[in-house]
Amino acid sequence: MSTKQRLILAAACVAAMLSACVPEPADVQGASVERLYTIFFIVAAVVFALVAGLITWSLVRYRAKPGDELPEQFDRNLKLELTWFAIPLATVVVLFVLSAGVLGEVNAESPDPSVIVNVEGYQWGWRFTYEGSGVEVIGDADDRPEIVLPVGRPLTFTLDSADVVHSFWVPRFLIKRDMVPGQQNSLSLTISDAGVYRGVCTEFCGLLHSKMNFVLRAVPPAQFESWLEEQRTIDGDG
Ligand SMILES: [Cu+2]
Repeated sequence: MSTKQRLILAAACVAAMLSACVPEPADVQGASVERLYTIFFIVAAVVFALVAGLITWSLVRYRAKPGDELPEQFDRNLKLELTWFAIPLATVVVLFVLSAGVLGEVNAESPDPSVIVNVEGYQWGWRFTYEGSGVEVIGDADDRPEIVLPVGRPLTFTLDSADVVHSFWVPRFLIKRDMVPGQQNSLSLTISDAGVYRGVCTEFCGLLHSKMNFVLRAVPPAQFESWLEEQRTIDGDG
């Protein structure tokens, strides 16, 4: 393999690795998930470099040469054994504590959400009801629903299903939650970036599962209020 070919292979490997990274989070909770992911990635990279490096070093350094005698043999080294027990244990404990913290943050219910949206999934569509205003957005595989929500405000989605298990996921939020018939789940989050995001059902739920999508438009609060007012009028007229 030529040097050029090696460089291309190395670049392809780096590109493949980077493409596996998480998408840029659009919510506060997702940012914590991304931070945790980055810490795990760095720790894993350090462990890999250390293990691969030590193996390579010992292979090269202690390679037998013709005429070498067998080195002194021993079967116990308490200090060394305690060290390679303690380092991984400490690493796992630190990662566990960090993960538990982020899990708590992701699962925390907002005590005073600015907007509550009741989400009902069905084969194969969505019904979004804005609590308090009665505004409803419904859509299915043929007519994708589009909801609007404010950025920077605590939001709560209550999640339910009319038939089978579905799952509520906006990939850019980096968090998702199942929608189980007969059991109300909820998901609280705060959107940090305005934008138009794709939402999907992420639990296989039958023939048109792949078309069970929605659009979430995150806008400044004032714009959200006027949208809600507009919808209320349309609903009232209709
Ligand atoms: Cu579904």
